[in-house]
Amino acid sequence: MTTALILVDIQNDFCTGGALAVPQGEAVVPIANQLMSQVDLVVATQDWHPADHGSFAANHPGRAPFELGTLAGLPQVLWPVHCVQWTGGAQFHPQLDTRRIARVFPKGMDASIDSYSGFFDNGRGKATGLGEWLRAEHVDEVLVCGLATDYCVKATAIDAAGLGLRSILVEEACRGVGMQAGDIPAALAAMRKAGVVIAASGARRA
Ligand code: VGL
Ligand code: ZN
Repeated sequence: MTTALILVDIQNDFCTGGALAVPQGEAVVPIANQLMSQVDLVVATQDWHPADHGSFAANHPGRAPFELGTLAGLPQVLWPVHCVQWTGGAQFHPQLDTRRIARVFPKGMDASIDSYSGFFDNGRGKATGLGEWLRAEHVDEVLVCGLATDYCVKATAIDAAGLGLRSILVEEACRGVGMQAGDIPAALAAMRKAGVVIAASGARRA
């Protein structure tokens, strides 16, 4: 068994004070750091948008953040400007231990489509390379943690399961946006339905 830890978007803009702050986003950092010692490989995704990205409400005249719009023919939450390439908000949280990250997979660079999953864009037109990389490394199990539970974590964990990997969500090492009450439990249910195992970090390998 070869296990990889996937760190999803543990970036300043998703933490307290960031442009798209997830409640207690930074709380995932110490748990993620501890999880690194329990796996064979560590890999990270990084939301990495150009300033003209179509997921930003600011790029849709008259629209406000958190409204529902469309992008690439898909329903799209219109987000505050976040994780713009080379800005501080796009950097990993300063307390995240990046020394063991073997590879970083950036996503969301194409202004015309969003990319929640670390594996594919939302239209499933393009792969990031993460799936091929995990296969080349003979990974058969992934632990998924990070931000945000109801968007990028959910999409990444579900795609991992769909690719035939044993996909384990470490729930306490994730935090969600929770725009609507019930969004986070619904995300957990969708993951479970897709074959993702929902686990507490303490439940796995002491
Ligand atoms: C994310 C919204 C927009 C995430 C990224 O990392 O979950 N959410 N971009
Ligand atoms: Zn984004």
